[in-house]
Amino acid sequence: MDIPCDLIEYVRQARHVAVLSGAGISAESGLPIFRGEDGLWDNDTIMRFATPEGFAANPKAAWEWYAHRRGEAGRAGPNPGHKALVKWQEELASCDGWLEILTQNIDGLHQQAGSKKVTELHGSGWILRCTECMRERKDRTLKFPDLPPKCPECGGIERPGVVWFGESLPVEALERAVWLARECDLFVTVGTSGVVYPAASFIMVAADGGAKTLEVNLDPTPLSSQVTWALHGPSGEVLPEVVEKAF
Ligand code: BV8
Ligand code: ZN
Repeated sequence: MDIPCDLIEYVRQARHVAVLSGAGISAESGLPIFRGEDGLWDNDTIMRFATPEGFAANPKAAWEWYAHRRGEAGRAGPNPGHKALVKWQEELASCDGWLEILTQNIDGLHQQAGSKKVTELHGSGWILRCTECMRERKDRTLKFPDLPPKCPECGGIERPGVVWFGESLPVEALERAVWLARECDLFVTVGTSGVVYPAASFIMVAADGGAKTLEVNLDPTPLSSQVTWALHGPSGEVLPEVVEKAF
């Protein structure tokens, strides 16, 4: 890919980098994205499986969808795009800088690749939360004996520890995202269609604060015309090339 020299120069000297990732960064790990022709979402899916009302109406059906996605994510591994962010983070840490990740993904692949400081804006598919006593637990079962899973404490139905449409993002995640957007010199979006809010708003907070912005995405998005640089290609190829050329 033809990567602009001024971008490489800027990456080389930026000391504070915030990255917002979406489903596209996990596409080359074999995980499906949400939108587009073979995407996971259609309006019906969103309403049935990714809203509190849909879950309450049929927890078993919603869980069959999440259990299937957990199975895929559990069998997937980080790809070169995830690993390039680990290298970039290590480069910055070695010179008193920082790179932090805000992810919309619930697959845990950034952490599995070795990224530190990952904020999961939309929660985690590996957390179960009891709908009765609110107890949370980490769980990596890939094949549930029975759905929906039940709380070991009170027997209540457990839900995925994710943020559904119409639910607020965790306060600490929102606060971290705003802090990163305000403090970074470079805000990078990777593999996101930029249509879900408030996640898609942070890049504009960064730009308003004087940061330069980079989009790495397979296709153009509503953000493409607003960023400083837009690189359209697979993140598993583009990110390693940017990091390789800069450091
Ligand atoms: C909230 C659950 C408020 C976990 C998800 C303005 C402000 C606030 C809210 C709203 C607002 N406008 C509208 C809203 C409501 C809503 C919203 O944004 N709706 C949209 C659809 C218009 N937002 C909310 O409801 C949020 N809640 O703000 O609450 C509130 C306040 C007070 C009180 C009550 C409520 C909650 C949003 C979170 C919803 N949960 N997921 C799960 O099941 O996974 S969102 C879902 O979309 C996923 O988390 C996903 O990550 C996210 C975003 O999708 P992307 O990651 O971008 O994936 P997508 O497929 O779209 O794009 C992938 C891209 O990758 C593509 O562009 C493709 O080209 C590219 N790609 C493909 N292959 C590659 C690649 N790129 C690089 N390399 C490749 N190889
Ligand atoms: Zn319980």
